[in-house]
Amino acid sequence: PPLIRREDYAPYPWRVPTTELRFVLGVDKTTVQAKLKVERNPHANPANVLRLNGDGLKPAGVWIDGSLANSWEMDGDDLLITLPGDAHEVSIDTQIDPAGNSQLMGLYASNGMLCTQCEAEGFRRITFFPDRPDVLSTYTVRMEGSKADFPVLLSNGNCTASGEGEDGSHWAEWHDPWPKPSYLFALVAGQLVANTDSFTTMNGRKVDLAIWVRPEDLSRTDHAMESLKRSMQWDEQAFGREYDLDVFNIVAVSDFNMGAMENKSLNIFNTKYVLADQETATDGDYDAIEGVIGHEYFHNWSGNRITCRDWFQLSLKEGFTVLRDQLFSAAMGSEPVKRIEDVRVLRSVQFPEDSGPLAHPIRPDSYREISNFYTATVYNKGAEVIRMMRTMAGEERFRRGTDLYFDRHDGEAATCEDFVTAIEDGAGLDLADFRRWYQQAGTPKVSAKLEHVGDTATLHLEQAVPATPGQPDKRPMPIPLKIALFDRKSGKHHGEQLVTLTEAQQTFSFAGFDESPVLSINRDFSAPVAIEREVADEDLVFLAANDDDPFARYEAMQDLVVGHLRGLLSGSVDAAKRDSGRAAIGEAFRAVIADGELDDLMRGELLTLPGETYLAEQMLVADPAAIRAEREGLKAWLGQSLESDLVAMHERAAAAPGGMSAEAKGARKIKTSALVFLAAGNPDLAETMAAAQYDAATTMTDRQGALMVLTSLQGPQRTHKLLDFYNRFKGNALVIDKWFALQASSLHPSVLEQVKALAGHPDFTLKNPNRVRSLYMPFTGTAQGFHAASGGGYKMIADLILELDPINPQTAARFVSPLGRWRRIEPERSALMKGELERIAAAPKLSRDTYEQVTRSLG
Ligand code: B3K
Ligand code: ZN
Repeated sequence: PPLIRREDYAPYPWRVPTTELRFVLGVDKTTVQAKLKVERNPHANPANVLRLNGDGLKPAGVWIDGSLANSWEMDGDDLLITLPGDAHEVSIDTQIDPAGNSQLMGLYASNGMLCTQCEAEGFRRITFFPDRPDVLSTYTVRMEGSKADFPVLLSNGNCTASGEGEDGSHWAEWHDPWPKPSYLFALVAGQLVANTDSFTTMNGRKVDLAIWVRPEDLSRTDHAMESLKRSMQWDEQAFGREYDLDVFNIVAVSDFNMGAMENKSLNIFNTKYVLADQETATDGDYDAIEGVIGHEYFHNWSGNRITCRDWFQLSLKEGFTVLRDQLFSAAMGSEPVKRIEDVRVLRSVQFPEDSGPLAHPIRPDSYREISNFYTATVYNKGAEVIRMMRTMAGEERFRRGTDLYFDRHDGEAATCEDFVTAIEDGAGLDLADFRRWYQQAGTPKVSAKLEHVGDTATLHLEQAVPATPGQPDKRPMPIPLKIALFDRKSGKHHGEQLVTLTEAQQTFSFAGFDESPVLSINRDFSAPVAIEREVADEDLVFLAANDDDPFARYEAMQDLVVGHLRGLLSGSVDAAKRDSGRAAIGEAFRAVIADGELDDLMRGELLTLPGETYLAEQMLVADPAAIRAEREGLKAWLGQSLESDLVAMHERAAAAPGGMSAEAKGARKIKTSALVFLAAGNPDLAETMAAAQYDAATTMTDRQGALMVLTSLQGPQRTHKLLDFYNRFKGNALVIDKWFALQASSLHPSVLEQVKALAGHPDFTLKNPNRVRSLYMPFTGTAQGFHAASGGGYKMIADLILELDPINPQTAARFVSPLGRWRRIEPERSALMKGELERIAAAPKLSRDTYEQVTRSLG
């Protein structure tokens, strides 16, 4: 497969002002007639050939200006049509088989309904088209099909006409007045019912809202609807963005490759991000639904009204939209807790990506398969980069920048450079060097040292951006760091400051300190960097207790634990020091449990130990078994020495009222945190308590939390409750996904054998991405399973990739990155991992998706 380069971008030689599509729908056979008006693009190099992308299509007929034409040829999958004049009408007939489409790209069947997924390059599996984001066209769509099979017919824009045909068929016509790229096209046909509501925009436009689901799911759509209305309201107030059509539809589909898709006015969602009630969805699921509904809605402006010029600019819409959804969720719930969660995702997914073989800048320079670049780097680091601009500008000036961006580029296919320039102009920032964040991959390491002489504290900062594939040498980047200097006695500081490190090395001096202050740095995680500093445990304990920035407080707890475990794992600390380290952590934990000022949601965050992947990231070469053992050892010690505090905390929380208030959610969160530590320290007690929590549960949060703990234990309640859970929820696919995931992520020593057995369960299928992910993704995080010394875990994932690749390459390729960590793992496991990657690479036929990920991982 060829390498596509950013620098090779050239505008398309033709424009496509209008596109008319006519579908005769059938699950096994759908015919598509496309009629495109084309005209020469005056801003492009002229070409007499119209290249239309296809993927697995054969033209059943080509007409030019109404006459059957033979001036066309195939070039691989593409259709080339020679056109003599400046403007023509081109019609093409194709035929597709939605039921046979297991890739879930293009038009496919899911439980008897038909739906589409076109981003990034799925439209070319429906009809021949210039399937690139900079070709914008106005679409009119006609659908015809059996009324019994497809009572509901939806597409983008407004329904302009509908009627009955012969033999029980019916039809509908939809017109979308907003020109859009093909990746935003959508169609849905099926037996669906809607939860309907409306929203009146700031200028008084009434928008009809509908969430379409299968009839049995209707009762679980209220939270999604509330989330949608809140999103619409928030985008008006926070970014001045008003919705621009009279209808907004969301459809939930159970077979879906990712979370959701922002098709113009017809969002298509994975059921996972729509359906919720207290009995079947956790508090985390509720939050995720609100966040994803917001995200897709916000794309209407950041993505649809202003789209991307080419796929290298993906972060233009994704990074910005992630930032927007993060700010939205923070505004709807707890700002600090949301920030901590977002940083946790960044560190556990994006940092490893940035330090591994798949590292790439947020605006990549090349790809073979664009699906592989829908990454945590493009999305989450992309959001962090824009957040830094916001931090440097301040909220108000940042808003002037985004206003200018929306105004200047509305209706265009823009670039990341356009965005940065608009922020620069609108917010009045100089972002000349800051642009390097778009060019350079790798997580910058910032070392910080605070010196105190006389009455002056001097902060020495030094940055290094590590080498990444294709980028051996890096230049320094502007790094905005929020800092505060605390007085040890009063526990207070004289105001937070923003220092921006622009050079490789820089010092900043602060006068007026008689005594050496305590440094709080990268508050609120103002920059996506790794801070490295020598800091005394007592300073971390001080910050954990006193810092008024909640993120910094969390960070101090994390640093305390990371420092302790890193010392033990590197052998630089002996067993005697282990005890004193544990004692310091134990004290900090006890203080967090006792702190009456803290809300429980935040308390739950502070009681979360750094994850194994984040710990592995701290080491040049990691031994997953050793990390697991030390981390579990600490957990057990905490569970034992804080047993009575944890039991009391659990009791207090169990008495809290139910519902969806922050208080109730916090209580549920810390109940399960308590069980997690108790399970490590006193398994018998935890088993009894977890079984009781399970039996008393009225929410999925409590039930799943209890079952998670039991699944990692080895007592009889494990089997009982797993069986109860399965029987209670069989038939509810999303909950059965949880049942698979809980077992696949457990600490149980036999997790490898258990996952093998679950793959043979009658409910398991490789055809449904949610099911595949729920069994195998959590498994890749298990030290004793995925990283089993035998290599059996690596082999299982490699076998999965090989079996899944011909069915669903996009999902298969997602499983490569866990194996791609091989260079950072101890030698014996490393060799086994590499061996599995080589075995995949040697397969006779691989998809572009998997081929690219495997070769990059070995390269
Ligand atoms: N834009 C889509 C992602 C499409 C992924 C294609 N492989 C969802 C989102 O980010 O909102
Ligand atoms: Zn998105």
